[in-house]
Amino acid sequence: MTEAIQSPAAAPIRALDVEAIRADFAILTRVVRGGKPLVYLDNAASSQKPKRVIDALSDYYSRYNANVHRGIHTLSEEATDEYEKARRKIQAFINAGHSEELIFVRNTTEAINLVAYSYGDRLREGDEILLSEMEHHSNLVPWQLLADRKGAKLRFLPLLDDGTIEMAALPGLLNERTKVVAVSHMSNVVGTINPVKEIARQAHAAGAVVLLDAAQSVPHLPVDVQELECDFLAFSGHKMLGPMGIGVLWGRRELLESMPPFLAGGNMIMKVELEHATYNELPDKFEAGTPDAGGAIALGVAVDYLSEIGMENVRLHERDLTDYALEVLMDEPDVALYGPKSADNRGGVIAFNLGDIHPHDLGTLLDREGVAIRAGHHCCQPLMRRLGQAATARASFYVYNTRAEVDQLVSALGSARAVFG
Ligand code: C6P
Repeated sequence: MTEAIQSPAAAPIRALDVEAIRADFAILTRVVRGGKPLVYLDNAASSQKPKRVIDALSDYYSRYNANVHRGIHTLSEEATDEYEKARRKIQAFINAGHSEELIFVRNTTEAINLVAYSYGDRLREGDEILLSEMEHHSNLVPWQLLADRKGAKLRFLPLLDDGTIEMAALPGLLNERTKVVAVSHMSNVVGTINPVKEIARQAHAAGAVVLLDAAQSVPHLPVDVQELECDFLAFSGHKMLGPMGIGVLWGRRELLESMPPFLAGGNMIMKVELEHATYNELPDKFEAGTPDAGGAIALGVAVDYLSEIGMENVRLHERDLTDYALEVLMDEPDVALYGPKSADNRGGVIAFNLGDIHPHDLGTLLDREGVAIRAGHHCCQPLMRRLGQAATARASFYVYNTRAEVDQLVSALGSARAVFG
């Protein structure tokens, strides 16, 4: 299990062939309400899936569906081989040192809960956990539960008005009591790409471990866990062209080995007596019960797809769309934009409001024009408070989106304005 595997050769830097990519996503040819062609700009919530990923799921269930790590028959061996192959593909994708450092979970939320529960077991009263004001509830509430359980204290990196972390505050928030620093790599609301390598450097100097909520970064940016020098990384398959119900926790081997199990049951044990049990090696220690083998295998195919495009190219494409969208939306006097003003430190996520139209009404009106966006608090209520908003609309991009779709968003805003007169 410990073999290091080669990262896929980096794809050359090039503009994406978006038309060819779109041909892989049948759903993008759908006509939605009002007979309008779909403009899918809700990728931060969940991405669409290419045919290859859907076929991989179907292939698993139609050709070699069986439980993994349990059977000695052909189907179970094939399923186990493909499941472990998927783990190694994802290992290479994030440049992890060892395949057993990758734990299959359901999603980012479960990955963070695992760390908060299991690593958090060692925290004591008075210890501190440092988060930021932009965190998704999934990287906030698990730490609140831990703090309550242990009598630990939560502290928060403040945000500047442009939606970036106030880095000058970091040294003053770290001390010998800080045990965990958990921050998002990229915000799902303001799109900020945080300077996580510098955060990790300072956190380590203070003796804390660093968890990155990478739900929005792994799908959209090249992510190299060794380069970032983090300790834990959490992400979800469904936001990166993979199926729902499968996600990944990566953790440094020595940390994972030192942590107690999270969920208990089948597969995670070595030997069980009536009164006690010993636990399996990594990664099985953290994979209790039957996993979503088909989902993991299909996520491996999603990773192949993204690797073939090249994550540098994904980032460049989304950077272009983001810069373009910021430029055209800034020209609309009644549009309020939140977050960094340029795509240099911002991913393809744009939170905005239009005049005083409630974002939910706006979402409904845009839907009538075929434009799918998200509206609400985006599971970031404290961040909404920091922005002084109850809710926002949000457009978010992926590999199959085009500048023409940004234009369609802007034109749909015009239709919404007309309704509100
Ligand atoms: N954000 C959004 O529309 P799950 O639900 O576990 O796959 O991902 C949770 C999560 C954690 N962190 C960040 C930064 C996220 O963006 C998300 C998911 C979606 O913004 C659904 S709320």
